[in-house]
Amino acid sequence: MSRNLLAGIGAVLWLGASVPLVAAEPVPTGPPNATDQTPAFPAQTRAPALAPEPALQTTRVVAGLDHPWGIAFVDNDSALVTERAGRLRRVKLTSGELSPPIEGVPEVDARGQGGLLDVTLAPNFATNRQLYLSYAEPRGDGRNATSVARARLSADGTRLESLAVIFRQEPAWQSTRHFGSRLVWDDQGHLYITLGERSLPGPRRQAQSLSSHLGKVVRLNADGSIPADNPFVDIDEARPEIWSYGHRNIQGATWYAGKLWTIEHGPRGGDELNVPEAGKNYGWPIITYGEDYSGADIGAGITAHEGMEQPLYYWDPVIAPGDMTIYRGERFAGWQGNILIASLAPGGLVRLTLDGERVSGEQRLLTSLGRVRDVAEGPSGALWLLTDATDGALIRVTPANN
Ligand SMILES: [Ca+2]
Repeated sequence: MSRNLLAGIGAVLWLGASVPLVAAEPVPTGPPNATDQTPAFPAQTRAPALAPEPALQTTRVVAGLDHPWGIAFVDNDSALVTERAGRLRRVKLTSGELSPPIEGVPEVDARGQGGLLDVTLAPNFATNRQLYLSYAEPRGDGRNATSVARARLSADGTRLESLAVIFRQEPAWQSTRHFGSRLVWDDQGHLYITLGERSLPGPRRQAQSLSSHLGKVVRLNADGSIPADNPFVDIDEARPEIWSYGHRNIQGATWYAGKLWTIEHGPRGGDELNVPEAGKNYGWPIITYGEDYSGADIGAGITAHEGMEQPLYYWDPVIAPGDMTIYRGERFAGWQGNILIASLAPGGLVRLTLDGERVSGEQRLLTSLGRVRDVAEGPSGALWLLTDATDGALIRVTPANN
């Protein structure tokens, strides 16, 4: 009998009417930070640990990147990578060759968590060479906010042309935290932008206000115009770009199986996985798991409220999530449909298995890599990670036997 099976004898889950399964222990073994909270449904947190741990091969393809944040694959052998200080570079995936900074990147406010953040290619990049950048934009008087610009990558790949800002988060704030900023396309060519609530007690409350972009997911057409079927276009006081609200700081998002999936930095003990739907309220800062980093309750300290959505899954203690993806390739056998999340602390990758829209298992991988900001699936099913450091790296991950 395996050690996991022995460990799990005390935790018998009943699925359906009559099928008992012996469940493994969850990954965290210590107490949660918020000891008086209970999940809203089974397996909303601390899903059984997955075994066995796969043998993985990691290859440091590029080193010396200054806090890299986002990656976009251009073709089978090249990608664009952002560095938070305000640089965009092209990398060769096989040789690791790194281009000089691409010219024409907008000015960024690189203090704190700010700077040049995500990059994504237009769905029809092959014909129009358009790309999109999210960044902390200086707005005067020490204020800043997340903006998204569109530009054309020159034919020789050395500069951005015809750059135009297509979205500006309002209001700007004097804060160097919680910019959100992940960029995701759906199947119909809408662009989703995740937006943080700037962390401070004042702007935090605006996550619940439809007249503010703070703490939101917004949805745009590729040219920056507003889709006619956005949920709040007919409400006068609401900002029409809003898709969903009540978010804290979403740095991870992907489109999968016809839905937007997001991973959100919560307070201490409150990181969340959500599938944000049009017009819905994800609760921050009225409801949340976990507690403030001071140990105080957030608001009234409640985890549920009518009209506010529960996370699909939450972590206490947290994983400090960067980006996420859902695996589609063939290279990692059996991983199709698994959620892969970049972890800043404890670091490495978090892997989740799903049973429908319920999390059924969790695994921690490659924690020795330390802070990972981005995880992306590249050409031929390899995984690519960006580590968050002044000497950050682009790392290829493949199964050790493949
Ligand atoms: Ca929430």
